[in-house]
This record gives sequence, C-alpha cells and structure tokens, in this order.
Amino acid sequence: MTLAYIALGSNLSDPPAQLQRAVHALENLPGSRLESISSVYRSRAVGPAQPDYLNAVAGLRTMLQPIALLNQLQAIEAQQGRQRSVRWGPRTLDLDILLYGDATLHSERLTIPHPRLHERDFALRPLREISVHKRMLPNGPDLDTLLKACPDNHLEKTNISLTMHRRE
Ligand code: ROI
Repeated sequence: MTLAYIALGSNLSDPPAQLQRAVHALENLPGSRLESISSVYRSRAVGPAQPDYLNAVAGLRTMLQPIALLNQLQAIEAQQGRQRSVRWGPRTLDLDILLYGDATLHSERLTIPHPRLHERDFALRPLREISVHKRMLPNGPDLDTLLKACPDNHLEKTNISLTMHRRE
C-alpha cells in the first residue's frame, strides 16, 4: 500500500457539497483506504477570472498503481459533472495526485510530484496540515520552504468540515 496525497478543488455548483461527495467517492475506491482529510480552504482562482475555489487535500492509502488511480479520479470527476472544455476554467470538481509515496513519475498523462505543487499554496497548506513527514517531496525541499517561496492566493481556512465514514 502506498500513501498518496490528492488535491481536491471546486468552484462551481455548491463547492462544499462537491468536496463532500468526492470524499465519499474516495472512501469507496477499490483497494484503497482514505486515511486523512485536511481542513477546507478558500482561495482566489489561479488562471482566468472565475469564482473563488474551495480546496482540500486527502491522504489515501492505496494498492492502485498511479495510472489506475488517475483513471479512478477522472471517473469521479466525470460523475460529478466535470466538463473539460476550457483549460484552467471553472470546475465542479478537480482531483489531482500531488504525491504517490516517494515515487517520481513522468509520462504523457501524469507527472508526480504534481508539476505545479510548489506554486500552489492552496495545495501546499492543506498538504502540510495532514502530512506525516515535513519533508515530503522526493529529493525536494521541505513544505515550509516551498510555502515561503509560493505566490499568495489569499488562502483562508474555512470552518467547513468534511466528514469521513470509517468502513470497519
Ligand atoms: N485556483 C485555485 N485557487 N484553486 C484550484 O483548485 C484551482 N484549480 C485549477 C486552476 C484553474 C488552475 N485554478 C485554481 O485547475
């Protein structure tokens, strides 16, 4: 089992409900166990003008290989009405693999660690909140160092909380 960290983001169609549905979907992935979920943060959109985002990060212990995990995450996005029309446009749900254990991977569909993690405080802050190790990135600097160098997206912790249901 590998501990993967997944970023959740939404800025359309009731974002708190989108994130909660995504948490339930992650809990039901085959060969996986949802281990942790961060607080929910509000952030200004990076990219074209659009509504603010809600973002969070989940820790998922999984037997799925990275591409199989990506396929599962894209199926959840599709179930929640994600349309991939506009690049960097608003979305009902975005699920990105940030880290997969300490693996590095580079293929056409998937790069791990996530190639823009270091410039996204809306992923770094919730990741730091739930990560078990401070030094997370394979061969990279620790999360505090990355956060200090990261652009400010007016990140705010909200009091929205996401619920996990343990299956056993
Ligand atoms: N901006 C913020 N603040 N949060 C996101 O999750 C997010 N996701 C995206 C783009 C459009 C790049 N901007 C974002 O995919």
